[in-house]
Amino acid sequence: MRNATAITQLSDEHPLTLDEAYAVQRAGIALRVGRGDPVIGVKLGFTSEAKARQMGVSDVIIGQLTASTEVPDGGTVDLATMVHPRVEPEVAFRLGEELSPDSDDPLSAVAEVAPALEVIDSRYRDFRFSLEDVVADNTSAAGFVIGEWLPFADRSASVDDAEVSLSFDGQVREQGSTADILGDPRRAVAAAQRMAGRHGLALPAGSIILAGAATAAVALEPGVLVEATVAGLGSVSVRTAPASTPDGDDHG
Ligand code: 0L1
Ligand code: MG
Repeated sequence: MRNATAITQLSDEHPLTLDEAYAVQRAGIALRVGRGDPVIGVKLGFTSEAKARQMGVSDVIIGQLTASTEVPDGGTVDLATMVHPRVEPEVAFRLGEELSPDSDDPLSAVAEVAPALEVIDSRYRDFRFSLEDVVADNTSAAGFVIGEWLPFADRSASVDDAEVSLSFDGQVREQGSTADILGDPRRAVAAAQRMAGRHGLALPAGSIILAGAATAAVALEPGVLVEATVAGLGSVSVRTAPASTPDGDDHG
């Protein structure tokens, strides 16, 4: 987000259909691509039953990941560019070959799997939005961090019911299981294929697929070390920059 300023929901003033919301999302991403920030993958939202129920929706949503929003594992994210960021632990897949909409074996296109963190931030005041609003806002995608990629070739990497924890400065803030991601995060690959096909998004070789959150999202605070651990896959971390004083100096 360039101005880090919350706005009222789009749908308050201009009711929009889901297809129109995806058109808004594509137009926003096209602006970024035009600024030299390419799309490098997609993400799914509402992959947990609890969150989907809370929103009253029965299907996942898809957003796009652009290169500038990737933060290296162990890197630092600057909250000053965000409104009310939250973080959630996820699983990521990387395609070894193009995933076409008509493939009947989407998992065969996956080359690697990794633990991941997603930073979500909504441009809407108080994180309140309709389904169409959040789709237009690129599904709140604000940043992501990928841990070490592991081969997925034999498909047996134990990602289906793996324990997940999210900690801030070593203190566990959320615990869950990858089973909270569509019952099995591997299902996210077929879901991404279906949603990408429906909304005109390409999934070329090398694309990252962020499968969805394994726990509730936690509000980010300045100056903390955030770490997610996925049993069998390992850990991934990111630091948040310290709070800055009005004159621009950092605390600590
Ligand atoms: O990645 C996500 O699950 C977020 C989807 C959008 C809903 C939200 O911002 O909480
Ligand atoms: Mg997410």
